[in-house]
Amino acid sequence: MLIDDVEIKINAGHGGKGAVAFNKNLMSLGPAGGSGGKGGSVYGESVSDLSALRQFRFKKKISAENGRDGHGQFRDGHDGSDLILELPVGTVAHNLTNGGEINFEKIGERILLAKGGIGGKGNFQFRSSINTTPTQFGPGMPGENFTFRLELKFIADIGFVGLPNVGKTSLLNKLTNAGSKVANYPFTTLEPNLGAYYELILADIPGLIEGSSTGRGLGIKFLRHIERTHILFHFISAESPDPLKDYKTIRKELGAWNSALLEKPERLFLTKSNLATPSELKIKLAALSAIGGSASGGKKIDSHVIAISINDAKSIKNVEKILNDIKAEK
Ligand SMILES: Nc1nc2c(ncn2[C@@H]2O[C@H](COP(=O)(O)OP(=O)(O)OP(=O)(O)O)[C@@H](O)[C@H]2O)c(=O)[nH]1
Ligand SMILES: [Mg+2]
Repeated sequence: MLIDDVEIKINAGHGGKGAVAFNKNLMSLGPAGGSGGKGGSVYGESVSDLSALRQFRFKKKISAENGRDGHGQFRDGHDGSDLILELPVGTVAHNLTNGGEINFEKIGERILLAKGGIGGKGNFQFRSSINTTPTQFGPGMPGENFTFRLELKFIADIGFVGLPNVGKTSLLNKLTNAGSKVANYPFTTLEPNLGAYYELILADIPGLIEGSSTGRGLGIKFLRHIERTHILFHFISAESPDPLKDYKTIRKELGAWNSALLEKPERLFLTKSNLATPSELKIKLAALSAIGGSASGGKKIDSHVIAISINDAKSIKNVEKILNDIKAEK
């Protein structure tokens, strides 16, 4: 099960306490208390493993080490170790405590989530000409404590949407080496898949149905994974008695999640074209062409519709041509 939305508590380490101590060497009486160490900070680091949020399935509280207290003889306490959390690239860390938002977008990028507290000064640091035997010390500062919601939103160029069983995953497999499961029944895809077509990342999500937005089927929560795509590929099966109705059903569910999805440029594909007769195809393509232009919101790409079949190499070439054009524009 892909974990793509979790809430965790993050505590950075407390700074160590400063020491109050005096030099035992008879020749040089004086303050000798060392300072406390810094508390460990907590960082996030983007990794390519999209299932990395699984580590938080049961572990909801993350604490970095506290700084150690200072000692006599000028010995400062050790700093607490920093903690580095591996987060899948595409994670949005919503800081529920202060309303902040951090995006993890580049693999290897490390960003501070919660800063450790500074250590308290030992009494040696308080010495002065008028305070030669200071008994003051710093207590050390608390580390930052935050509640974060970690939400994974795939970073992909193109999002695949459509009813179940229309051939979304089949096409992903044809175009990329995703090797995802395909079968002749609805809801084969239970979790989003990514595939790479050269430098374009394609995101295939589970099929939507009428009422997904109210929780039917697998619901619409996976739409978060296409929120940040630039273009949608919308698949409608040529087997459908009413392709236009299918199209509208999906658009309604997209809009219910986030109306911004309706503004994205989209391309329409009438799939499984080998299962319809040429005259059927013609009628169905015409029905979809009618809505094509207006639905795209007049964005860069025309959303005219083409018929494809994974069994028809020429039609796959046409899809690749579209992808190559998108790639060239990127
Ligand atoms: N005849 C024919 N069958 C196809 C074509 N494309 C896909 N299929 C078949 O249609 C069935 C469904 O394909 P999937 O790729 O799993 O469909 P999906 O849209 O990803 O389905 P969900 O994951 O359930 O949303 C499988 O049995 C495929 O082999 C096609 O072009 N022609
Ligand atoms: Mg699928």
